[in-house]
Amino acid sequence: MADEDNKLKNAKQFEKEADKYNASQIQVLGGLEAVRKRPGMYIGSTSSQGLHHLVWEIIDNGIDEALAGFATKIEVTVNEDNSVTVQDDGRGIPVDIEKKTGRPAVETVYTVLHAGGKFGGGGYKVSGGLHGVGASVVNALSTKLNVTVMRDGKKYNIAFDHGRVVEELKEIGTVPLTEHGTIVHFWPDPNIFTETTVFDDKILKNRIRELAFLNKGLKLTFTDKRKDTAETDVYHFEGGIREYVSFLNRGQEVLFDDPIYVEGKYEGIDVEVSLQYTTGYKTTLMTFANNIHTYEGGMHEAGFKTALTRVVNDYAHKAKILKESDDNLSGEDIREGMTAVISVKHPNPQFEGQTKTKLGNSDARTAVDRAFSETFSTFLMENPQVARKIVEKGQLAERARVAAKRAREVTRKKSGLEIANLPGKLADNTSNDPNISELFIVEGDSAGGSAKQGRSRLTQAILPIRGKILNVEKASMDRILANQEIRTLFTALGTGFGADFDVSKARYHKLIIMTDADVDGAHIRTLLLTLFYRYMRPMIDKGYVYIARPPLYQVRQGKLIKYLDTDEELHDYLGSLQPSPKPIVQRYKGLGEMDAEQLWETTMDPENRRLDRVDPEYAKDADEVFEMLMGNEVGPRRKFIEDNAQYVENLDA
Ligand code: 0RA
Repeated sequence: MADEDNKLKNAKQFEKEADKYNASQIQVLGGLEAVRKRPGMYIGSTSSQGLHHLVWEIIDNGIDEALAGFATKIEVTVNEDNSVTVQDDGRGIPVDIEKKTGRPAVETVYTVLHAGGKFGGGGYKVSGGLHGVGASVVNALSTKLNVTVMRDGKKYNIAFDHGRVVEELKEIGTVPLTEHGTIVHFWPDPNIFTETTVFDDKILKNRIRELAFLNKGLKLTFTDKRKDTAETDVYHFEGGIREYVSFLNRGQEVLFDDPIYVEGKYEGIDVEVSLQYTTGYKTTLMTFANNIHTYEGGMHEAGFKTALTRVVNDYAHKAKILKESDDNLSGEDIREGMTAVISVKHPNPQFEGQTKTKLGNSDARTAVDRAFSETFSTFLMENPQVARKIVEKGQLAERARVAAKRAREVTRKKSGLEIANLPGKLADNTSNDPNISELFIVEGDSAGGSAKQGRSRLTQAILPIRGKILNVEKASMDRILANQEIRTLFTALGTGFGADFDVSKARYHKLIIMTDADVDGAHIRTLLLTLFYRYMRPMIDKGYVYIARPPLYQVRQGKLIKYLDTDEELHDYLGSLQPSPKPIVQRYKGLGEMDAEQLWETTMDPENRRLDRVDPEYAKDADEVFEMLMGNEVGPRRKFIEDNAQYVENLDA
């Protein structure tokens, strides 16, 4: 009798467990399916940017483990087959069974959406900011992903295929107790990353180096096994952001040798500030919150700026460099020639703004002000010669600024970049509210015509451009301003040009590049992006620049019309249709092949269209590539083309 009872109990228990398992599996597959359906929602885009995003996500997990005090080293490797391996020497992701899911913790981390967010409990998360989508997103977007964990003297392995477990977690051997950590190896899915699955070593190295500067003492390495000579670059800076400032100022004359470095903790916020003045005019101020480059600034930046301005002016008055009757120097003038890096680590960072790169926490302002003012003030008093140079530089900047402003007021009248001269080719929208106004820059007159017909007049302005615009990388300022296509663009935008550029005057808060999905289209897009990057940089930093993504296929079955992006989607969709009437597939070669209605429906209608925002992070890393591809030096360009010729098929696919 007792036996029977037990059997029944066991069977019931088993059913319960099975139910729990089934329920959690269904949830898992549902979650990861959503990621594969709309990858852009999770990683921004499926272009090269999105591809690199996968690596950032996995590295971030290792950095979290380092910030928690357990990992000292992160090794990143691009393998011969363009897969990526990231290894850390942390505790190893836990392998024990989780009560809630009944599955090993490591499996949950890679299969349940946002499970990554639970990591750590205390300590900082670099995830949760810009990247923080969780390791499961990387898994969902990879054909294969393997995780090896070394923990408590044992080695474990688990393998996934398109996000699904294909080899359950198992022990595969033993290791010395001193060997611990996590190895993640993944293969991005070419059906998701249709533009390219080729990693760019420059982009990877730049970010890895930046992370090494931002996390002093942490050792990061990069190995590119696709190269014949697979060397390993080691990034390891005991001086942290102080070495970053020295690096940024390399090759320039400086006002004092060692950058000032301040470190402090205020109400749970870690603050680091480093700065150094060059004798030049360029101001470089880079701010970070939890390792995320805060392009749009925010409270930490505000705190630094006010503190700097206040301390320099106080000193200048006290030292009688400024007379009592003199006005204070402006912050902008004080910052001329300065290179500074600010890095805060906040337990609960709030990222705001268009690109979520503006730190909103007001306690970060107080923390930076407090950390910086006192040390900087002492520095000025202890180094009066340097202090005098800093103040005099500010005074010089002020005089130069006032003189330049006068000179510009005279010439501006002649530049012709006033709204009154709005170009005829521009079909402007009727609203005057920049927040809802969009400017489509359209390749070709025929697509431009369709766009004008199909648009929503209230919000959408159309500017057709013909053929290739001027390559600004190779041209002088005069030639750039003489170029009709470029003048038109700046006039329409209303921001002014060069030193007069003022992003707050932008008449549109969306600038949308709409070019064909072919090589010429890509070239025109690159030319435009170069122009924006060099001459409208704040538009990118503010997140105002977008790329339209027209679909690749139209499938028509009777009255039913469906637009699709990738070969995989096309294949799946065709498979889901009844065989009759026979579906007709059209592959769009260019925008010009779409009529006004199709262009609106697929590419312009805010309800249906897909836009990729141009990520300033990516633009920064692409800077070197721009220079090389667009610049005057032929040598590096030829080398790049030769080095990358093997990938060209992929790039155009
Ligand atoms: C112990 C506990 C937890 C996480 C980790 C170790 C850990 C995670 C990663 C990711 C990459 N490398 C790692 N190394 C260690 C927290 C588990 C939880 O809170 O659910």
